[in-house]
Amino acid sequence: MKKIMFAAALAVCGVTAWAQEPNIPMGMFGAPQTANVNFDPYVAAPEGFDKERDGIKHGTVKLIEYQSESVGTTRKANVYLPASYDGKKKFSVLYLMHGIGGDEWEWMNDGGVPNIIMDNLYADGKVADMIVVMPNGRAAKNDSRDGGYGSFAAFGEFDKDLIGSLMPYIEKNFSVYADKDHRAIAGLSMGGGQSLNIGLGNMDKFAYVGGFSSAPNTGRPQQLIPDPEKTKKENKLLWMVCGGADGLMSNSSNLKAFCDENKVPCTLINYPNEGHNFTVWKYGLYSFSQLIFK
Ligand code: FER
Repeated sequence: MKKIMFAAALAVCGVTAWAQEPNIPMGMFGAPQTANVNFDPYVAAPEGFDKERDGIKHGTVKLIEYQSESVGTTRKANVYLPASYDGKKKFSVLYLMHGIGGDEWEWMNDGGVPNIIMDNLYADGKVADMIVVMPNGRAAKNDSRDGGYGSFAAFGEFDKDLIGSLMPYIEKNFSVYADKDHRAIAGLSMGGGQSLNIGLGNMDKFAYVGGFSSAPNTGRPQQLIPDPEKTKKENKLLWMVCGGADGLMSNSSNLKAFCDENKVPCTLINYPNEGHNFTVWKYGLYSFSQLIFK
């Protein structure tokens, strides 16, 4: 039923034969625009980075509920806690956003295996201490995943909920740092756009920003970086990846071109021949998480 309603919502917008977000075929959004951009080198993730491994410690994923002041409802988020989280030592926080057809469960249930990727990285000593918060990025009274394109506006309202309610909840209830140098935001597609908008728009709160296959909700480069000197000073990492066969590439490549012109450090990796899917997003989490809080 959920799938049918989501497909119906998309059909209204002229998109048909679309079962569910993670199955979006290559080229669904038109021909990728990849011209004139200096991509950063793609280095493949090692075999098994996303496969559950025996003989290592495993973290846990907890569903939390918090009162949202801006939405006026109780909202949910999933929180990955690594095995080394003991409630005593302080950890950093990565906010990890989902896409247009997802919710707080998308990364976990639709093929993102964030807990497995993070467990493996921890076991190999490749990441700094962090917890991963997976919110519902649709800040509306009805935040169910059936909304599709109809919930576009709700994705734009999430900054208030995040900064006003979710971050304070996390910082009160978990043993985490509460300053910009210990906060990162990244996400896939609509969540990539949100991460770029919120992260670059609130550099006093987030030092690390990642966009994976960011969607057309991504602000224009001049909106995201109105003052290149300020961004250079305050942002510690602006990192993006997008599939080379993903029609949404221009959202990332326009920003990369603007950064290059204005000498703002920025990474954009073109995942070779890949479309709009969790192959790219898992790689995004694997790569981005190793670069933050260090
Ligand atoms: C669009 C194409 C894709 C769009 C949003 C998306 C709002 C989002 C896709 C996703 O989150 O997977 O034109 O416009």
